[in-house]
Amino acid sequence: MKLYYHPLSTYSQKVLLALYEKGIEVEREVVNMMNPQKVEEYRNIYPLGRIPFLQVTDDHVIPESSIIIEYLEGHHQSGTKLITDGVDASRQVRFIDRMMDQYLLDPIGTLFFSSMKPEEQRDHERLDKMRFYLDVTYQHLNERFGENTWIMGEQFTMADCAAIPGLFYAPNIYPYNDYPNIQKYVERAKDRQSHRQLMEEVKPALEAWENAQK
Ligand SMILES: N[C@@H](CCC(=O)N[C@@H](CS)C(=O)NCC(=O)O)C(=O)O
Repeated sequence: MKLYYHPLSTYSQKVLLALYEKGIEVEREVVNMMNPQKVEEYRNIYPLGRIPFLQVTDDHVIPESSIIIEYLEGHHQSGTKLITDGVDASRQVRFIDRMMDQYLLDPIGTLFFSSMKPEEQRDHERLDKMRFYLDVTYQHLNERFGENTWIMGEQFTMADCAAIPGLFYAPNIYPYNDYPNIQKYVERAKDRQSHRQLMEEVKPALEAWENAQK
């Protein structure tokens, strides 16, 4: 199996967390999304040009972070069970995972990429909507973490794999300072082995990216 990804991409981090939680090793290839020529080459592998993307075999490929995790969960019994058993419990995990994608990761990504554009090119109406989504999401997560250790309760799931990368970038993009339960959750997440493994790759990549911006 080969994963196409980038260590700084939130959706790639979501899959990396799942791989680490499950103790699954895959071949990897970093796609440099900042290099138009590399992206063009990558479109020969995945025409939509998005990451992450899992190549299981030559004729079996899986795009979309949640679907990749579904595949990993379905084919590997090892490590953390990321999708809870049962029709209703598994649907709840998928529901919150989807909400994290749409109302946490996407808004954080939109705000970040917009901040790199000149002021006059920013779509302020859209950015206000993203901030609104984040306000609602933070409020909701803060309430959940009043009682839950992880998003779904005591079990760490795919929904946590989705939320953690968004919350990792949030302090520099749209901070959650007013939400103490989210802050405690992020500290718990940092204590997990999967997060430490993730940071081994993310931190040097982030430093290299920050230096390149200077
Ligand atoms: N729904 C997709 C979203 C993937 C996504 O947006 N990936 C970003 C990087 S974090 C990307 O490939 N952006 C490049 C583009 O949109 O062309 C998933 O869950 O995998």
